[in-house]
This record gives sequence, C-alpha cells and structure tokens, in this order.
Amino acid sequence: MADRWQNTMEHAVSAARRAGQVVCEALQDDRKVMTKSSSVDLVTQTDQKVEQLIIQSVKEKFPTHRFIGEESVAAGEVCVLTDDPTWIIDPIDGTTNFVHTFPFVAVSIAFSVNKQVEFGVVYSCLEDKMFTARRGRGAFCNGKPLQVSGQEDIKQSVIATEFGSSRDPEAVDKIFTSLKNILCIPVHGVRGAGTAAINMCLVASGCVEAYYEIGMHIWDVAAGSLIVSEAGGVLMDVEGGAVDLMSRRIVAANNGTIAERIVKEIDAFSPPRDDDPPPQK
Ligand code: LIP
Repeated sequence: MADRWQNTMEHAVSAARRAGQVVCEALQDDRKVMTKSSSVDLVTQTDQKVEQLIIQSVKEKFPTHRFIGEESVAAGEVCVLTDDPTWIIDPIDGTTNFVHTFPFVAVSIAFSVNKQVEFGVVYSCLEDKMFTARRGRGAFCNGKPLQVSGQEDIKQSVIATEFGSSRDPEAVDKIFTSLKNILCIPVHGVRGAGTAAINMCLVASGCVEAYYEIGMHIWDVAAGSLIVSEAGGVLMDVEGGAVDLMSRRIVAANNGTIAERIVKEIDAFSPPRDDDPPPQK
C-alpha cells in the first residue's frame, strides 16, 4: 500500500544529511559558543543556522506544516504539539560534544501528525549513520534493519544515561542517586554518548539495553522514540506508565522487564515541561 508520508520522509532524510554536512564542516572552524538557560547550556551559530536551513527547506515544500525547533523555542516560539503536521527538530543533538569536538553529534528530525510520530530520522554525522523509522514499518541504520537486544537480565546489561545541563544541587543529587542505584544492581556498565538521540539509536541497535534521562527535551527524543519502538523496544515514563514526550522524562529499553527494573531504581523528579507556559517576565 502506498505510504502517504514516504515522500515527506525522503525530504527529511535529505535535509538531515545536508545539515550533517554543514555540522561536520563547522567542526573544522572556530565555533562561537553562546549560552541559553545557564553557563553549561550551550548553543552555537551552527545550531541556529542548521535549524533555519532545515525549516526553510521544509517550508518551501510543505508551507502549511508547523515546527518545534530547539533554537526556535529558545528564541521564544511556543513549544506546543497540535494535531497539525509538525516537524520536531534538534539541529545539533550533542551541542556540548560539538563545542568540545567529542565525536558524537546528531541531527534529529521527527514528524508528527495528530500528536503521533509518523517518522523519525537521526543522522549521526561523524559516524555517517542515518537512522530512520516509519511508524509500523520498522527501523533502519543506513538501510539495514535494526533490532533491540534480547537481554532480559539487567545484571547482564549496559545502560545509557546523561547527567544533563541542570546544576541544581537537588536535581544533581537525584541524578546521582539514580546512577548509583542502577550501577549497583549491578549492571555491566553505564555509558553516555552525550546526545539523547544517539543513545536511543544505541538502544535500537542492541548496543545498550536501555537509556533513561530526566531533563532532556522533546526535540532530543521524538525521532529516537520511534526508532526504538520500531526496533522492538519499549518507552516508559521514569515512574512507570506511558511516556509523555513533553515531560522531559524517559526510559527507552529493549523490553518491559528491563524498563520496569530501571524505573524501580530512579529517584524521580519533574523538571518544568517543554509545553509549560513561559515564566511571566
Ligand atoms: C542534549 C541532550 C542530552 C542532555 C543534554 C542536552 P542538546 O541536547 O541530547 O541528552 O543530557 O543536557 O540537552 O542540547 O545537545 O541538543
């Protein structure tokens, strides 16, 4: 049966690849670093330039579509997901890695209709790995099918997570409590690529059994969430139950057994949601 969004997804893949080329070229240049919510929440002119390149290329072809872009939201645009066709864009997932030339950076593009992700694209630029998923049609890396790990035993697992950009002592305490609890299950190891999108692609690829985090944003995980699901994985909130992509909380795992075991160890908290109204000035 013809896929209504195939042509749209092909545009997303081309846009992600072009964006990735710009990111890789910019890695050779002197990067002008700016900050957003704190001194460790970094952004560069390349983040802003790449997001605009993607948005302009989409607008030319799909003028009625809507956008949720990391840097557009940072510039004051609302972060609200409607039923309209919406592109959810992180131009450089792993901006801190990009600034420090730590070799994991990704362009993440998700496409949502009726509040459901129809396709996800994550381009790991330096690895030249194009991760894609179309709802109900599987997940792939450079065209090869992806399948999550078959591991059911948490003590035989490697888990991915990130410390995030909050330096609030209470939040950091909870992040480290969760990390200690999980490490001491014990698990084989804990890893972090420095980008949620690539961490989720590592789950989909069977390289790690799960990724969890509190503090990332919808643009970091929207594409990866479908890639994980279509590779046979599961998504869950950090306190169990359905994941809410606007909540800034996620567990993405190879199966429910591993996901539920991780949930038991997380010292949960609730950061401001992505769709919270901006604070009154
Ligand atoms: C990053 C996420 C990561 C999180 C970082 C940051 P960015 O996204 O991918 O999971 O821990 O704080 O939010 O800012 O590089 O696009």
